Amino acid sequence: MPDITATIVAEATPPGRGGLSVVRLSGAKSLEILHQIFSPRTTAGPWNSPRQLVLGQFLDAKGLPLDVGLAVFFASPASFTGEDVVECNLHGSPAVVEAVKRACVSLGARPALPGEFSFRALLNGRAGLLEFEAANEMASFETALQARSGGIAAAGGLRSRIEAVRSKVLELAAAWEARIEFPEDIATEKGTTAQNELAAAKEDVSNLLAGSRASRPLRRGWRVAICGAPNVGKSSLFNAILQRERALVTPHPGTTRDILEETIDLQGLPVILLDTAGVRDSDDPVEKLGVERGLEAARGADGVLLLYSKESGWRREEESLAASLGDKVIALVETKCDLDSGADKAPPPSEMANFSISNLTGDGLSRLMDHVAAWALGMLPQEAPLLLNERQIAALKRAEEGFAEAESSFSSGYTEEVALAAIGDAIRAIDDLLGKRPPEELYDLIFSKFCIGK
Ligand SMILES: Nc1nc2c(ncn2[C@@H]2O[C@H](COP(=O)(O)OP(=O)(O)OP(=O)(O)O)[C@@H](O)[C@H]2O)c(=O)[nH]1
Ligand SMILES: [Mg+2]
Repeated sequence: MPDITATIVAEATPPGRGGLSVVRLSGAKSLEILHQIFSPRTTAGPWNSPRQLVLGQFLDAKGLPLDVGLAVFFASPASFTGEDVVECNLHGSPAVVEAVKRACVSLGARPALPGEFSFRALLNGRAGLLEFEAANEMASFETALQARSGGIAAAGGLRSRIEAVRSKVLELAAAWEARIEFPEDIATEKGTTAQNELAAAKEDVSNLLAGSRASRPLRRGWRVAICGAPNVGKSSLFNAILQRERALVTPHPGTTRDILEETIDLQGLPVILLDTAGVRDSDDPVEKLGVERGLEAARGADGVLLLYSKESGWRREEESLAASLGDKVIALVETKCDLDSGADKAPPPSEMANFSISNLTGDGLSRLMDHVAAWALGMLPQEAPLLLNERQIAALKRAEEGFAEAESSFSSGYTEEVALAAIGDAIRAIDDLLGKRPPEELYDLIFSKFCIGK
């Protein structure tokens, strides 16, 4: 566990060039250090009104100018960490950031360890563990819906649900303990209410787990494979959706061999698009391999867009591909609708969602993408989706098991002591989830895996 009495410094923005870089200090010496590395443009005691941006010049430890920027002071306890905090808003330059950090270190701060700002904030009761985990994970989210379902607001909702379960079960356990100690006083009371409450607690936990399971695609993205016979315009559609020439497109059937994979933000949903090799019998060993891989990827995907072209219509090839992909197919897509089909072509099965598009003109593309988005949303749970991390899922599973064990020991007529022990396990699991553990364990288990500056 880090020494939490030191004043710490780190950049709060990602390394590299950008419009702005923020260097953050936290700890008792923050303001004193700021006085030495910053010369405000106005001298009228700007730090008397905390949380105001002050314009001035940043200096190195020798007093030489480094940058012009804004400094802000947050007085304890109304700061991110709960300690005195200073944030230096600098021009985005790795060199300036390094120099400001070096100046702070030479004046008595030490470089922050990973997650140390959040850890101090937790120790000072600024928020709960779930909120800090969510804030850390938000950096990896790519869409707004992910941020809503796994971000700080969702974490707050999860915490209050779990805390409600915890306090109900603690009450229950206390009542049971009393009954064990003074059986004659409460002997007449039946255990049914308790049993109901236990069942309700377990159901709450099970619902959270089920919601999180159903939300899993939201975390990892929905995998959608573009499949079809050679030359129907799979790579062209892939490129049209990405709005760039990512895949090779040629008039020769059998162009695509390897699987291409790209993630898009589809109306707030992360979707991983796969472009695959056109399916046909081929003597070329490389193409053969490509076809096998493509089919494998399609079977492993969450959904498949099965393409056929208006030119050649719905043929036996498409029929057998549709049969082999079964309910993976989320839409049949007729491509090249800008062309004349010439002679009468067989239509596709009418019971499936069918779209007509042109990769050249873009006709029908947005309708198709709306359909894919609706399909993806339809796979999410009805109520607000919830993204839990592995640690949280494991803790909830242990709680669920504890409740289940208590329930079954009840119904099989064991003593209350046995049920109480199982409930104790469940409560410990919930406490773990909420971070009710010695701080040093929390740092090593969780915060040490955060980024520096968080
Ligand atoms: N007119 C027209 N031509 C298209 C359309 N989509 C694709 N093409 C043309 O069809 C040919 C094949 O396109 P690709 O995107 O390479 O087809 P593919 O399905 O990826 O082919 P393979 O990788 O060989 O399986 C190219 O010449 C494209 O320009 C379309 O909507 N309209
Ligand atoms: Mg292709």
